[in-house]
Amino acid sequence: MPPQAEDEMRPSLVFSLSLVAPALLVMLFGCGGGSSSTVVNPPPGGPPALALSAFVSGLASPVGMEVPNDGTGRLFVLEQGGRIRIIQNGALVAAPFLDITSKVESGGEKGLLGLAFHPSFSSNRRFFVYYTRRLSLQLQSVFSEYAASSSNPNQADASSERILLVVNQPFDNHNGGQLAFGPDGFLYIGLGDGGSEGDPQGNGQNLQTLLGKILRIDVDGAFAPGKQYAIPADNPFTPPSGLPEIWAYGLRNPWRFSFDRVTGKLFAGDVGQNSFEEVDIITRAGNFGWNKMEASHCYPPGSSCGTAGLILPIMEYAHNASGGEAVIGGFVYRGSAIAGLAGAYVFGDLSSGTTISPSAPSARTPPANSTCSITATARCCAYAPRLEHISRKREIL
Ligand SMILES: [Ca+2]
Repeated sequence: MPPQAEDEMRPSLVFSLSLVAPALLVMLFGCGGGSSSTVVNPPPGGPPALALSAFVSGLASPVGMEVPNDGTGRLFVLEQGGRIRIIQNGALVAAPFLDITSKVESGGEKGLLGLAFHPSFSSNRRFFVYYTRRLSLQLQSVFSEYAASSSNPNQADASSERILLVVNQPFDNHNGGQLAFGPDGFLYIGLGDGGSEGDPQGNGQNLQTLLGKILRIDVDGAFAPGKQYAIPADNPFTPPSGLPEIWAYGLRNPWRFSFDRVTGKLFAGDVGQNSFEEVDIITRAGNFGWNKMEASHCYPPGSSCGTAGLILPIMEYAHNASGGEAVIGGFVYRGSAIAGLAGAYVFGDLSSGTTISPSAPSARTPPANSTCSITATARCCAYAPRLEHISRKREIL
């Protein structure tokens, strides 16, 4: 199959989240309300057998879920078409929290893709969304701020939109999608390489474009000149060497990332091209390789490449008949209800929803210069206590 056909035939990433969402629900409901402040060593036998069960129906193409730090226990679910729904006390609230379907172009890898609540949401009611739209013929990524209603906490003020940033998209795919506040209080944004196949514009390695990057902006400080946000003082790049929003680069499509709430480390699933999926620990000014490398392999396959200065993934796995097509980044589990999962990075893959089942651990070859070792018997990783896959029925490492 030619590469282009492969890419075009790849099912939409976003559809996979309808399968991943139940996994997130299990994780959240497994938290038991407690947050661990210490790293718990895994039991010798590995994590427990897990089963997933859906407990809410009626969602249309859910692609993400976020929880504000407001003590209400509400879950906010992103529907790809442009609505944010609330799950409260285990039930789906009928009226959407926000409905911007009229603004959104959705389908494939497009739509309402990201949501992040301000760390002080309970007092300032501010939240941020990422959606794609078509302006004339131009597809764009739009990052906006909204406010929740002051009178009804289950209703956003639809007229409160303030657009922070607009990025033109040269192709329809690889739009990234994640928004998340870091422990530093800054807003992190994931943008893919612009799309097509193989990053034909070279955006991943180009510090003059926001595509193929993870960005970091300050939504609380005085606006930088010409911008609707501030630039954190310790962002790594300053024009003309690079755009000031860039935090890390060399990414293909960091569709989902999250911060480990204990270590603060930023775990990102970066979707691969045709052969390998990867998980990265995103660091300041880091170059994560794309499109010189696909995971820890030179790209295009069979080529030679200089790897100096490139940060290789902490883990990767190959596309094969047993699973592996597009990584869906997940979370480091820090709950207490499922003790055997403590410290594990739980994530998914498009081809198998919440699970991936490589035929053998050797399908995930640790990078040669990585400090992370993932083998059948060793689960040591310098970055996290464990990095493992889980399956619906059993842990598969
Ligand atoms: Ca990479």
